[in-house]
Amino acid sequence: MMSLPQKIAALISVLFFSACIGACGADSTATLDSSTFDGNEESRPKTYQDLVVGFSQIGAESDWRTGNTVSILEEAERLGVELIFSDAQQEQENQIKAIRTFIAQQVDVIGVSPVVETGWESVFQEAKDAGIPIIVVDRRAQVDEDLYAVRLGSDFVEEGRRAAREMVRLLDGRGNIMELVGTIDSAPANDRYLGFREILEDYPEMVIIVSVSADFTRAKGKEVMEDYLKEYGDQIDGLFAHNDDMAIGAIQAIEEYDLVPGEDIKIVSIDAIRDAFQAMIDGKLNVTVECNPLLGPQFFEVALKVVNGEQVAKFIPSIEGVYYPADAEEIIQTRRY
Ligand code: GZL
Repeated sequence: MMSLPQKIAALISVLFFSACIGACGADSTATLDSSTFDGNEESRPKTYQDLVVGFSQIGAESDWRTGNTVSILEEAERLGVELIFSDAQQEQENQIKAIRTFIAQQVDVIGVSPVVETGWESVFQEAKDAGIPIIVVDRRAQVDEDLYAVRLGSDFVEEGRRAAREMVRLLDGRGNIMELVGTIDSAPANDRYLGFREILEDYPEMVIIVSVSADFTRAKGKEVMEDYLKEYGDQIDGLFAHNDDMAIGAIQAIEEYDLVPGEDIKIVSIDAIRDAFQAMIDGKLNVTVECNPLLGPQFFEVALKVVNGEQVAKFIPSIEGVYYPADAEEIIQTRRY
């Protein structure tokens, strides 16, 4: 059984190989069905096999992101789409460079998951001026709606509300909360922050005593939790982590501090990755709010529609749930990321 990183490496090499075949292989018109083709190549709707897609991915900072990448790579391979995939190592400048490269390569459509909300206007305008539609996947970019065709992804504010409702239930409406915030200026961090506080407005005895970023990674989650346990250890009743990876890092720190995660400190996080279900089975995590990364099929379906000039909604929200320890054993076998 290949690990997720191995799967990604294998998929990228296959995609590169198939792209070469596509570029150097048989003439695509040779496969056309003469009974349906009127001879005017320009008017023929593109198929998946015609499609050349550039995708600028944020990085591999979390299991959520890895699951998102695998979904996109697997779907491109399944459909026979020529995919040019770029990993930005969580740096916006690398994403902007990748988008400019895709424009120079004259791809049919560009997909991007913007690492942060701001700073996209000029490069999105360059894509528009080049006649190349942009599909925003997962995170939001703060630009005029006419600079992108559609956004696929979650309602992050609602994810924050759902997390807060669960924390209120776990603490019975009163307690001190520590918050591990995601990547500063990213849409999920901004929105989960707001949604969580919107619900807590009705619970004045639920107090956020610490709110600090751990950049959505497991390592930073552990490091930051270690620092704040020294200062607030016995005062923390609940931990809200903007993603499961930071929560899992924090759980390690809580155990090393000789407190019992899930008991001494109630923990609510977001994503619903497989390791979160294992943490719930182990009694160390109390709730995970789902954020669905499996956007590959939806992305390519919308990409083909956009390239062929079909109308699509400006925002297509993901369907997501909330998961609890009681269901974890049964559900963990079904989780794909
Ligand atoms: C949310 C996504 C976030 C996840 C994190 O849609 O952008 O980024 O919650 C990931 O795990 O790093």
